[in-house]
Amino acid sequence: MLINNRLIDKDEVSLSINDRGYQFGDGIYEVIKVYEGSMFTATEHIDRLYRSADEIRLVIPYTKDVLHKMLYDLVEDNKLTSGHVYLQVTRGVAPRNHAFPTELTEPVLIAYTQSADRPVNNHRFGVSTIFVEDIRWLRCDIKSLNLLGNVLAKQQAHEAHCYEAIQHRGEIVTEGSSSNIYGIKDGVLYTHPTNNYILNGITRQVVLKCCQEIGLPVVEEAFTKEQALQMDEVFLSSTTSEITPIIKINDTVIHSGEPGIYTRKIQQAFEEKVQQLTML
Ligand code: PSZ
Repeated sequence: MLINNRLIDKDEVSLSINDRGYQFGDGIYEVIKVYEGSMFTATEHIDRLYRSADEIRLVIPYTKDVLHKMLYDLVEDNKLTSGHVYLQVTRGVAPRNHAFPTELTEPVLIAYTQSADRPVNNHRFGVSTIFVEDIRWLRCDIKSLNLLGNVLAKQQAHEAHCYEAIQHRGEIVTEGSSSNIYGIKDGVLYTHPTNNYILNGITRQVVLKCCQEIGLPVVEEAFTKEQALQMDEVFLSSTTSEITPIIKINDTVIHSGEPGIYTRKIQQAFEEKVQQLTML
């Protein structure tokens, strides 16, 4: 794995209990999907990492290009074919104190690869979800290591034998516990606008491009829980889930429990982008 700018064996890694990531969740992270040994939308993920860092006033001590190369080498070193790269940067190691440590404290970057198959059965058959009140902070646009709200939402979904929790603030649907949420009604795709209430998903950006390609109009406006239940099609997106149809929300079956035609078209357009990547 990668620690700061060194590739080392994971058994030789030692991390401090005074790491601010450990004690405060004071850091940021990314997950980048790897298809056939190639990172997908790595530049976009790296850009978002630096933006998150900026928003929490953390200075990553490498240029974007250097970090990109380090991640490339990590994937090569691990001979990863299908899976993902996890990376996080914390504000470093210092005696516990809420306020920032001195400027001499260096951020700690770690990154490792995880091999994983694509969730093709979810793509084919869709997944069930539940509504969960969104109790998170008001900067959900930052990909923070603090994931307690997301963790509690996902656990509720898990206990309800569901794949994902669709979070809502009052009546307004925001996003999944680890995904963005979309509804399609009368040939128009609706999704929450990018603001402080949701993460600007990299897969979301790809989805919007796919919509453009297939000629599906997009309205970036929030919709309510009630509207979500009335949608013709609902789906979620994330780096590892890609485009996953939603066939049930609480007790309401969506589209007779089958992935819809527009969702299928978006999946196909997405697939073409994956194929393009692996042909390079
Ligand atoms: O492995 C996993 O389960 C992953 S990898 C990335 C995610 C889950 N989720 C990212 C995410 C998120 O945590 C929240 C709160 N909203 C949206 C997303 C989707 O972002 P992208 O598309 O960038 O992965």
